[in-house]
Amino acid sequence: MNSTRTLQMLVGLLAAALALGVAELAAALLGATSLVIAVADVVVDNTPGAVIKQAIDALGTNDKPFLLVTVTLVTLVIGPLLGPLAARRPRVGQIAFAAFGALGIAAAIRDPATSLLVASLVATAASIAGLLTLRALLAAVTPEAPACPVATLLPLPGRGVAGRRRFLTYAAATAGGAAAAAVTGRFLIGPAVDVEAQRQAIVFSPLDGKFISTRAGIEVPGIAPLITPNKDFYRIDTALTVPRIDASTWRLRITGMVDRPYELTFAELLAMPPIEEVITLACVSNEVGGDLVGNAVWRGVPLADILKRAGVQSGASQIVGRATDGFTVGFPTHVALDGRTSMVAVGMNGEPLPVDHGFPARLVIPGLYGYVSATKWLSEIELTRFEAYDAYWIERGWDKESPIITQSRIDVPQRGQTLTAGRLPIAGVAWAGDKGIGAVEVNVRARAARDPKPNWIPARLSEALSGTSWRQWVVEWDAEPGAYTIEVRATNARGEPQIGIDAPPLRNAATGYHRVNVTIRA
Ligand SMILES: Nc1nc2c(c(=O)[nH]1)N[C@H]1C(S)=C(S)[C@@H](COP(=O)(O)O)O[C@H]1N2
Ligand SMILES: [Mo]
Repeated sequence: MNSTRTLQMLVGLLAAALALGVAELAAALLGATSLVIAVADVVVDNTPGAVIKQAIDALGTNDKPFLLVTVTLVTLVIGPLLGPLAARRPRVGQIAFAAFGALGIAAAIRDPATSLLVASLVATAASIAGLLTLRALLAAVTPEAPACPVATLLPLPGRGVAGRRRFLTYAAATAGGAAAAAVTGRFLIGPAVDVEAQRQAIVFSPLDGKFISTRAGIEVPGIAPLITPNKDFYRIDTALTVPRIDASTWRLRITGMVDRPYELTFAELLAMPPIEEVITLACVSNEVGGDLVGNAVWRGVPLADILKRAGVQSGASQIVGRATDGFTVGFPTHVALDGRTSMVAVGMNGEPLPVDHGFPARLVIPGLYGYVSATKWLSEIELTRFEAYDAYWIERGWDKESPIITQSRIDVPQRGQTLTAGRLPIAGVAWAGDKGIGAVEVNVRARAARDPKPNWIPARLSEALSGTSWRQWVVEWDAEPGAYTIEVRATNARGEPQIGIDAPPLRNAATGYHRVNVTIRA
């Protein structure tokens, strides 16, 4: 590879980097979404649900930074390819940056908060900065480069050793400028609103004090607490960056098949009579024994009250929840009206909703998996027909109706543990959506036994905090030396048993009993 070509590649890289940096800076200044995030969003939305699930499994919540880094790297790889091409045919550079701009605009305007004008300004500024850098620096490093107007305006380096040295100065300045623009845009120009300050300014009046004091549950080291602290509550969403919503301008719109569509401000929502309820929220993707489930005291306004004011029309058989980030859910209208504590939640365990969990408001519907109900960063509730619309995960192949099924999990002992013989607690949690838990049983089987007859032992349950709360359970076991499989099963409060057939989460929830193998030594 000759040195001219190497320099041309470097120029391409620098031009691409500068375009990205300027895009970040311009987006931050104009309050638009970052182009990198917008493009990554397009990738997420067009990725099959199964692949997203795999990514979440493999990378956890790190799947988002991973995607952003990938989009950035792909852009930075295209740059060096572009340099030498554009040196030979200037048209290629123009087309490449025009395409970059067009792609950026198309991706950015998918964000409902970004207008076409703002998206165009951001993309145009970035494309022009990239293109001018490309042409000016290429002119400096390419023998017999076509005359570039910018190169004649600026005191750009000529050819020869002195020229090369001056080129390096320009190159370093461009790299520095790109980095400075990106960092300033990304980290220094924060959101205009201080969402944390808004959260802290909210004071909830205690209701009847019923749930304010944390109640003691079953105290076995390692068992999930009765109420999951906010900081430990699982988080699942498709958002690349958590929406930071200005509660002072936020509106909740009630639309569709209603007699009186209307809007609520956050202050109006807070002024409506609140309820509090302990509700277990679960993710349909939770594996048997997994931790994508949590139990919190939710505070909010009954969804029924919000709908009553609008007047639901007959035939409006589906409630669609829309989030500011474009995510949607859909569930049957009757779950808002059948007496369960379906709510537009504003509080979680005594504090305003954490930003990660949907500030300023979200839906919480007892008995339904999160993907069909629990819209975070809620912006609109639309009434429609059940057949008329399929929400985000339904389009991606998951079941349209998704009640939370009965599940139970062993927290103590842990899989693979070796323990000393004696009296040992076996403990965990069990939940059944809005059906409540009636009983939990444990079976301990010696792995050497040839024909193991199950011996299901009833567990002691913690108090039921509500009909929609999980319950802790515990069994005391006189453990003798050996290798054992412990399994658990639950029955809901209606006497219906947990499904025992092993199946992974695919289109709907995983089924089967949670089992752990342990070894007991003398
Ligand atoms: N806006 C938005 N809300 C959302 C989601 C999402 O991707 N975006 N994911 C849903 C899913 S799949 C689940 S399981 C719950 C998880 O809520 P949590 O993160 O507060 O635990 O949020 C639901 N609400
Ligand atoms: Mo979920």
